Amino acid sequence: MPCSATKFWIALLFLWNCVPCLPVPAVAAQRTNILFIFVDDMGPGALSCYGNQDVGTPHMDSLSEDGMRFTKAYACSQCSPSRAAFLTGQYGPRSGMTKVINSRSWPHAPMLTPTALKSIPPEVPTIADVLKKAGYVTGLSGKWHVAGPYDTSQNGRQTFDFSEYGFDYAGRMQQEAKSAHCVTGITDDAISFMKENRDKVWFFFASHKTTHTPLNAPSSLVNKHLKRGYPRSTTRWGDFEQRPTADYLAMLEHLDNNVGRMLETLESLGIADDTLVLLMGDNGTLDRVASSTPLRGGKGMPYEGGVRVPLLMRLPGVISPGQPCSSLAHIIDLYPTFASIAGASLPVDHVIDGVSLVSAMSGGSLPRDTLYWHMPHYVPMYARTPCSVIRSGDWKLIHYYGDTFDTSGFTPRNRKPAGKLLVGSRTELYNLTNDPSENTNLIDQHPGKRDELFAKLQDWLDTTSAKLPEPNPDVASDSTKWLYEAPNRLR
Ligand SMILES: [Ca+2]
Repeated sequence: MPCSATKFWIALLFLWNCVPCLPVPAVAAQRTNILFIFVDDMGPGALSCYGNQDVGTPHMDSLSEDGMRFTKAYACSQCSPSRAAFLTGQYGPRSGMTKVINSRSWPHAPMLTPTALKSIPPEVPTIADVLKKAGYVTGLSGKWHVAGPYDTSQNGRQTFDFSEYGFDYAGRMQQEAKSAHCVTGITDDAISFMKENRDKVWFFFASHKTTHTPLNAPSSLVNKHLKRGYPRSTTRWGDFEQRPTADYLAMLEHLDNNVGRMLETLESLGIADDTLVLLMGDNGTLDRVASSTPLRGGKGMPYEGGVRVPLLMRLPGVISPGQPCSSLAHIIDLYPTFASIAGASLPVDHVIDGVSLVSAMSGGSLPRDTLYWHMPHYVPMYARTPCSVIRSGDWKLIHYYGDTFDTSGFTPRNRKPAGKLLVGSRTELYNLTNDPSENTNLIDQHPGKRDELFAKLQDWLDTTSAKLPEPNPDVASDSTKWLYEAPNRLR
């Protein structure tokens, strides 16, 4: 793309970003494909471009070298809420998707938790609907987890219609269907899709199931890392004492090799310069699989280790190579960002909570410095009790509604409570610039900041009609007994 044309296009994107309802000229929609590589349970520490010293991730790192690496990017703390946030552009309270589909409930816990939707209603316009209306061919392969079955590969059956969610095409993931999380199969689907639609404008959602447990990677790669001195995992579910294992590092390398295959395909088809490639994690790394140090905690938690994720973008001609970006970004932003890139009109009667990242991609700032999370459900194995969170500028406030877990001295074990339950509400305040590990609760030292953030959080909960947890009239007489009840199927 000639330099003058690039500047003209950037200027138009800036203008579009300032006026969200104004579509950009069709020239952008005609030229820019979108490849979204979404990775399960991958916090920023998994990538060498974010500091991983245990394994190289050169193909994923190349997106940072050739594009932009976000240092303050966020998702939700678990799978379904993050996927819903991406597909709808909305925070959980607004979409109704605050809970992992098919996850347990605890009817005798101290707090009675609200109900959550088990699927995105088909009438809700997803980002795929928006792009399809703008002339894009839309496809996906991999983990879905916002309706019906867990993914499209279970027994080779697909029990609901992805076209209801705006997708023209759903991959079959036939290769490696029962091994290594189908990384090769998902990649094969993406490559076939790109080749088939090379002369069209397209959007592909490559939704990887790796690096979620069970730990599962090609044996040749596991052996490679065993020879490097890393231990073989004795459990498929991760063990705090063994991390990082050869199995986990092999999962990362297998993923990275397949990201490389997708990038090579774009080059060979001659469309790399016309394609936005965006790679992101859906939540933080599971802490019994790998440490998120210096971030606190891991998947499922409201701390940075649970919600901070890697975000890499490459779009030649728009993003200058090798740029870090410290703007706050959230997965809800991908919806308006992709719409902006496509020149698509945003749907009426559908509130978008995210902001377009296009101005940040071009080196500018974003018109926002505050993010929110609402996690009104229990996840004892991740030491999480119902809470809501606000990050505003350097500060972060976490409000636990009725109880918390004390995790000191606890080693996370699969499907076991990860701490000692302490009954009573609790509010925590951290300065993330001075204390990125969230070690020092400043709630008593900064009452002004506490009140300011608490009021903003309350306003947001009201605005989004968030369903709040309430004291449970049917609480177990022993306040911790509920943790050890047999699994129920209440959802
Ligand atoms: Ca996940």
